[in-house]
Amino acid sequence: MERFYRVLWVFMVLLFCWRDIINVEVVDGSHLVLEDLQSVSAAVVDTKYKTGYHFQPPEHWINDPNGPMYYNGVYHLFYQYNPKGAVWGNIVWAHSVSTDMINWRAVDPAIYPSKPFDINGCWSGSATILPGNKPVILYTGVDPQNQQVQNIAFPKNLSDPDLREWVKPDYNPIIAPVDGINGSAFRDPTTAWLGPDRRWRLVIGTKRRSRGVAVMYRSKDFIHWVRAKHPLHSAAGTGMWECPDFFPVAMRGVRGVDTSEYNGELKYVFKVSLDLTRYEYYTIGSYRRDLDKYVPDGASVDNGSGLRYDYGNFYASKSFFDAGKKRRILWGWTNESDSRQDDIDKGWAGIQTVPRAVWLDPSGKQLIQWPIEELERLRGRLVSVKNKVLRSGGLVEISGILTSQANVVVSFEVTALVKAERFDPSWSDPQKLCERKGTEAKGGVGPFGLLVLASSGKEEYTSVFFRIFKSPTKYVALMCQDPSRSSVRAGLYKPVYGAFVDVDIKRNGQIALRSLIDHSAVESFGGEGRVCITSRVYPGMAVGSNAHLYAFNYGAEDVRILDLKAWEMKKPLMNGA
Ligand code: DQQ
Repeated sequence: MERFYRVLWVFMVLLFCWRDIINVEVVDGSHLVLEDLQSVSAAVVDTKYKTGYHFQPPEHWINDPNGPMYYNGVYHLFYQYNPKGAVWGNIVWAHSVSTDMINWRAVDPAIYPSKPFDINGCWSGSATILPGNKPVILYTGVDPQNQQVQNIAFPKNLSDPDLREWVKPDYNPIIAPVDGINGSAFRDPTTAWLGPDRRWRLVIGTKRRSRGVAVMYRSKDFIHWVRAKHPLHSAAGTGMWECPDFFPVAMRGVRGVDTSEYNGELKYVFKVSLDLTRYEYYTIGSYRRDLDKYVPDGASVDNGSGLRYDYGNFYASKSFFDAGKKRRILWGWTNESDSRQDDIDKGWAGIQTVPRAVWLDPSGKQLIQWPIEELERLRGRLVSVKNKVLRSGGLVEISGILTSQANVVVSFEVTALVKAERFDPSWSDPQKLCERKGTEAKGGVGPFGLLVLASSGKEEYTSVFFRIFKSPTKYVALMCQDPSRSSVRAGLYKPVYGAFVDVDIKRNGQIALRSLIDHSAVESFGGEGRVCITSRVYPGMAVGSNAHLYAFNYGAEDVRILDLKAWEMKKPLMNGA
């Protein structure tokens, strides 16, 4: 028996060390608390892997985007920030403002622990624009008993375009974990929406045993909230639901919809961040206003095999309606995948992915995401390749620009599909399939795609590619992003990511890829935004002007580059960095 416990103990220690290395958090309350490190200020900020055009502050730790909003011509992004160190802790709502969501100016933190209702933490939440154009924030505070409560904050001065100061009334908390709610798993209020009875609704993430729950509250005045008898939605076996998001999408077109808008032409999106897996899932469905219930469509599943905004390193996302350009914008956090010690040595950790516009795919079965058009203003020097056949085994270097901070858009043509490998119906997990059939494994049609952040001798590269398979009824397109060769350095977490892309390759034989390369970030969009995959990589050699970019085809069948454009990306104003 004693031996059993010793073995169990060793196993637990190993598990903890491993999760630490890969930055997976294990503490209830979602983030690993490293008390001895959370107030160790960055001695220097190492810029080698700093991204050029992804959102980040000059130093220290960031996580979830909070309360994004558009108010009087200004975009606001708040985010979970540790002002004192490069690991999670001392969290405040840092605040940046912008007129284009590309160039950012930091202002003082908007919300920080100062009152009993948030003295132990100011955690994630959302903004709502109330009638009369009045923004308000709802966020989770952690009280002296370490209970998670929901608080409200108002701008002190509505005529300050930056909305720099926020007031937290003393009547907070406005929602407490009572009547059987677990106070250590009750957080991240959504943007509220108005129902037909003129009452506001919002949901908060929680769990009941292992069931993930979006508990709903209603209010007439936005201050007094009453819990609804039934949650908006819940799902067995999914664990704690962090950062829920719920919003309508138009059935046709790219127009975004305000969270309170309601008409017969809308579908709804419900997203949760699963603390158990540290991945996010969304479903598409209907909002039964008569029952105040969200009902996912039949084909839209609620669990680990469901749809994801991003099949890579992406968590705690939040969307908002941009009333200026009438679009829905999605922000998401991308964590580091180097070691904790690397983060401390770098003096910083975490970025936000580029803001993406989201809308419903015409199939109605999934969302499309695309970097906001403003990003294109950063495009600098351009190189292009047109109409070039990539023979089997072919590799073409795309040179003439700095490719460590770049944006590549390429459309491939694959007309001959006879050599496509047979698709085995048991291959239900695309990530595993990408692991099994990596970049080097020659296929029938594909792998073809890009090698980014590659060293000149190809000792290092991150590959982004497609493989086309043939099933009895259709062709199946697989997209993979594989950083397993991204660095010769040891101690890095380099997971291979993958997803099936819902494109009809038979129709015109084309498939497109866009990759945003930014030093240590590779954010890729396959099939015109049907699949997004983000990875963090830390090359030892393929850094700065030593980074190379290639298009490749390691399949048996030839592939044609119809059009490839690669732009060097300029650096925007980024919070004073
Ligand atoms: N991060 C916040 C929580 C949220 C989690 C704390 C998700 O409110 O549940 O920093 O990453």
